[in-house]
Order: sequence, then C-alpha cells, then structure tokens
Amino acid sequence: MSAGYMFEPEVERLDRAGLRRLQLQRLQASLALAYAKVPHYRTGFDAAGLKPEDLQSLEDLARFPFTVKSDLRDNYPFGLFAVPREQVVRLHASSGTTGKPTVVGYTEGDINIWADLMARSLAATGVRPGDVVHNAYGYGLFTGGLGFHYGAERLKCSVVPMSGGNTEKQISLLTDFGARALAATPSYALNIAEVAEQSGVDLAGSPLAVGVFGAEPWSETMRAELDRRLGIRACDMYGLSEIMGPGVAIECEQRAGLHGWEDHFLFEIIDPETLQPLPMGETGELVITTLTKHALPMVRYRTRDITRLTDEVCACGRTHVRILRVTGRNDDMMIIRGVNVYPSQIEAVLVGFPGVAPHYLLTLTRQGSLDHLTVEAEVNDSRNEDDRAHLARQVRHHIKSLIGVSCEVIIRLPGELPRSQGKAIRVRDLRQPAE
Ligand code: DLL
Repeated sequence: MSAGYMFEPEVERLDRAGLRRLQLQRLQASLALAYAKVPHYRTGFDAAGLKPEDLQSLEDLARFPFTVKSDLRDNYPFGLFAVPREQVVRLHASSGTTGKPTVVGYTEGDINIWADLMARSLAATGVRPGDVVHNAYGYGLFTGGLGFHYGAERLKCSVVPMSGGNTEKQISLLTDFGARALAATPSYALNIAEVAEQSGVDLAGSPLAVGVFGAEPWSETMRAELDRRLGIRACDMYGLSEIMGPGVAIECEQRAGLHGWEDHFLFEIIDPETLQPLPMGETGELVITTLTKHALPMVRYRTRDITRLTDEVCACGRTHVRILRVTGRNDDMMIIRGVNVYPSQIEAVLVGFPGVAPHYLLTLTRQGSLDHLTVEAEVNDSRNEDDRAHLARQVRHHIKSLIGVSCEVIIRLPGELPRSQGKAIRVRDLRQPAE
C-alpha cells in the first residue's frame, strides 16, 4: 500500500528527533502558560516545588503533578481556563447524568488546530477532498459531531450534518447522497448496518468505502463485522473532550495502531498503581499533556484509558507514535464478589461463540449481600429456546473458567437488546443508588 495522501506531510513525516525538539519547545511554553494563568496549576507546581523553567527535557515532565477529571469538576465551570472567558469561542461539556458536567473551552486558535488535526486524521483513513462525509456523531455538547464537522469541511469534503438517531433517514441519505465515508460510533454504525439490511438496502454495494469509528471501545471482531456488512474499511479514532475531542489519534490505512499527533500532544504510559512512567511498549494508563491548547492547557491528564505505545515508524510513512487499540478504562473495571472483571473480557468470550452477535448488556445487582452479574447477549439467528439455553450454559461455563466469575447468562433473539444511537451502554450497575 502506498503512503497515500497526507494533509500536512511535512509534520506527519517529521523525524522523531525533530518531533521531540518541537515537543520540548512547545511543552515549555504550555507549562509557562498554565503556571501563569491557572491558579490550580500554580498551586500544584508550587506544592511539588517546581517552576515551569525546571522542565529542561521531556523526561522532566514526570516530576510534574497529574491532572484528573475531578480537577475539572472542582473548578467548574471555567476555573481551569488560561484565557479570559471572552476569548473562548466554543464550550463543550460532558453529558454525565450525575454530578457536575466537565466543561471544556476553545479559543479561535484552538478550534483552528482542532479542525486541522481532524482533517489530517480523516485524510489518514483514506477520506479525500471532495468526498461526501456522512456524520452520524451527535451534535451538541458532545465533541464528536462538531469535531468531525469542522475537520471534514477543512479537508474540503461535503459534510452531511446528520447527528445520531432517525436511522431510516440516515440510510436514505447515505445512499441518495452517495456518501463515501461514514463517521459514527461503532455501535451506532452496526445499528445502521442492521436496519439497512432489514430494509433491503445494500450499503455494501454503495459508494461507502471508509468508516471512521470511535468514542467507545470496540473489538477486531466488531471491525470485521462492520467491514463486511457496510463494505468499508473501518478505522479507529480516539480522543477525549478534556484534551480536545476526536482527532487526538487515528488509525491510518494500515490499521496497525492509532497515530497520536505528537506535534500537539505528549503521550505517556504510567503504571496506574505506582504512577511511575512505563517504558515504550508496556501496557498501562495513557496520560496526555497538551502542547498548543490556549483556553484549556492540560498537564499530564490521566485518561484512565488502558493501552500501550509504539514508536516504530509505520508503513504509511507517518512518524508519530502509535497508540494500540483502547480496550477499556481502569474505571470500567467491575468488582464482582472480589473478582476484577472488565467488560471487554466478557465481550471477548461472547464473540468467540459463532452466531453470537456483538450486542450485549451486563447488569450488576445485589442479591442479599452478594454481587450478581447477568450477561445478556443476542444470537444472530432464530434458534429455538432449547438451543439458546444450551448456548447460555456454554457461555456461562467459559466465563467461569476463563475469567473466574460466576454469572447468569441469557441468550436473546435478534433485536431484543436495546440498540445504540451514540455511545453504547454495555454495563448497568444497579447495586447502589447513583451518587
Ligand atoms: O468520545 C471524543 C470522540 C468523539 C472520540 C468521536 C472519537 C470519536 P469523550 O466523550 O470525552 O470524547 O469520551 C472520551 O471515550 O477517554 C475513552 O474512554 C473513550 N474513547 C474514545 N475513543 C475511543 C476509542 C469522545 N477509539 C472517552 N476506543 C475516552 C476506545 C474510546 N475508547
């Protein structure tokens, strides 16, 4: 495969020594801005006995304090901004149903860089100027919709600002407008594929060629399913509001890890227990520092996402570090009768059974003083009740022997579990009332 088109080839191919030099220069400026303008950072640096000038190499960053989600809540709404609110041209916020939302802000310059990084990311997946890009990420406070929107416009695509929901309409517009790229959460893309099949629409035979999917964990099995059912090449997009939104990292056409844009972000992996940085290649928690954000500089933000990095130059020619697929967060870990279980482990067992669809729901309840896990999954055919009960026993046995937790398994018929319109809800924890 050729390296293909790049939106900003000079920086995408910059040699690693050049990238590190650029990072150091930008990091020094960013720490200075945070210290001068944000009381939270000033207090934190002072408590650690550090001044921005103490950062003389990229390695020195490990001496600086972390930032965590609750710092945003504690400084609600604008306390972490490094510019007067009047210079903030856009606000986004989390949609969390409990507690205060986390609010993020952007200057005009931040928005401009975001659009460039999104254009760069879309180009890396194979989207080209002139393509019709159907954007089914939610518009609104969520960063997905507008993030993709401005990036696709910057790349000079024709953007269809569809947002989530109204799936039948999505399918008519996808075919009528001849979309070449679909941007959506992977779970919603699967919902679109299913509804299209049910209505006899052959999306695989349409001009649709690229899927840009992210905002939630998904697996290689799900990718294979989306590739086949939509007739596309599905690429993984990673990002988070606190750092920018989508466009922090993207899989190129090689699909061998997600390029994290190191001219604007610095990526570290830490051991979530000891909080010490881990060497390149080891698995741990991803920590990101912004290098060019003005409204909301983030210093060592603990993402909670578990992954690892590789700095080998990719076959596409891009030199930026690659983040391996994020399969879960360290705060989605469920503790069930003392056993640590990640939803992705249950998913891995489920997809190992032929005929089990990638729709599942995990429900945690308390029975007496014991935790109880119910795993509901769907088959993709209409097999009878006895066969489903037999399959449920096999799944339960595998979960017990591979993960070490006993659970109840219910195998549902196609379409019985709720479908996603954005980020899929995979876990319901009914053990204690919401905070
Ligand atoms: O989900 C931004 C985004 C929009 C990314 C569209 C990609 C596409 P938040 O709502 O702040 O921002 O959620 C961020 O979602 O910390 C991860 O836990 C998870 N996440 C995002 N992308 C991926 C991915 C957007 N590709 C949180 N794989 C992050 C796994 C992902 N998890």
